[in-house]
Amino acid sequence: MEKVKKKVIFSGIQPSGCLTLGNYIGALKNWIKLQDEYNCCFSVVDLHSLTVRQDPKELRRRCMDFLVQYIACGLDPEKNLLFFQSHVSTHAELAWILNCYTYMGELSRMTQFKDKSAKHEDNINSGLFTYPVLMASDILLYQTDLVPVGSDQKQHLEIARDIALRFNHIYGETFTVPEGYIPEVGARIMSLQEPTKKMSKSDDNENAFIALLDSPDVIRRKVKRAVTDSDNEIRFAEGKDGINNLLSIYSSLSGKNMQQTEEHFADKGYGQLKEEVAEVVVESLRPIQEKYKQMMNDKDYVQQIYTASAEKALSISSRTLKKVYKKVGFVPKN
Ligand code: ATP
Ligand code: LTN
Repeated sequence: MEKVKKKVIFSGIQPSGCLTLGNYIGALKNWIKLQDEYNCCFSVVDLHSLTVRQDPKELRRRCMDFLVQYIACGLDPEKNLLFFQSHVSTHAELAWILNCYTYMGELSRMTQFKDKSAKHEDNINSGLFTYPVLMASDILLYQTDLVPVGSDQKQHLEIARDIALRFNHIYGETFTVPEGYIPEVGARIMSLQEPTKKMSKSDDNENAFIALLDSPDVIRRKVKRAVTDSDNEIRFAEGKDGINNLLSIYSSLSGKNMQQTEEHFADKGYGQLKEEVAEVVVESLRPIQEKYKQMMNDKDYVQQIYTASAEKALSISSRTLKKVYKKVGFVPKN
């Protein structure tokens, strides 16, 4: 019988700051859910992180830390390719080509570019501007079908699709046109301190996010301090950003849908809500933190994983790059 080829997933997180509950609920949790059904590539997208100034020593440490946390969260190294983007040269190579098929106008509309250039006024570099093209290359190199991300990445996904369609239109079928996979609840976890802003791992205020490696005490303290409102009514409603956020976190981690979550908290107060949210977060992160500690003692194993994965990733992605080089008219090497 003919074997049905599994569809392909690509996703990545940039190693800036530390992995947060937003990254986990918006992205990682779905990666874990989908890993059996798809051929998956999950990358620590270190090239992307250079768009904001990084301390080299700190970046190196953080990259390793991210990869170990991917595994600790439940990504199986036997089933998935887990690698550093900078180890696979095709990403940067395809990005150059695709830059020539992306318009300044399209890139100027990206809200992440606008936000980040406002935040880093002294370093509005061209990498920050062309960032979505590198992301499109990551995705298109593997003929990716599905990209599991949080909702803040919708615009970047749309541009990746547009670039693929444009290239295919000019040169004939070259790239698979990818679809996004965005969770129903928790696609945008908000800052605990300013619940109208998304929870971000590079927030200067540590109370705004929960890191996957925060201790139970720190988690409880941060949730307790989370900004809510003054009407003391637990329901998911417009304008109740702080409460909506806590309910989303609870719903996503407890497995109860939003209606069941609201019912669960009917007649309870904000104090109780915060206590239960803190507990579900602590309990969800406990096994991850334990596995993380174990894996940090086995660096050789981790190195084997990212080295072997990068080798395979290079081999798969080189096929696409070769095809692209041929289509645009470069002289073949051999
Ligand atoms: P930074 O603050 O450095 O820009 P970030 O926390 O936004 O980082 P990214 O590396 O940009 O993290 O995102 C990695 C993945 O996590 C993406 O799929 C993104 O959509 C998802 N993600 C990030 N923040 C959230 C959030 N608050 N809620 C849900 N998903 C999120
Ligand atoms: N831009 C993404 C990170 C990212 C990514 C990707 C996500 C880079 N390349 C490819 C999915 C697929 C972000 O979350 N800021």
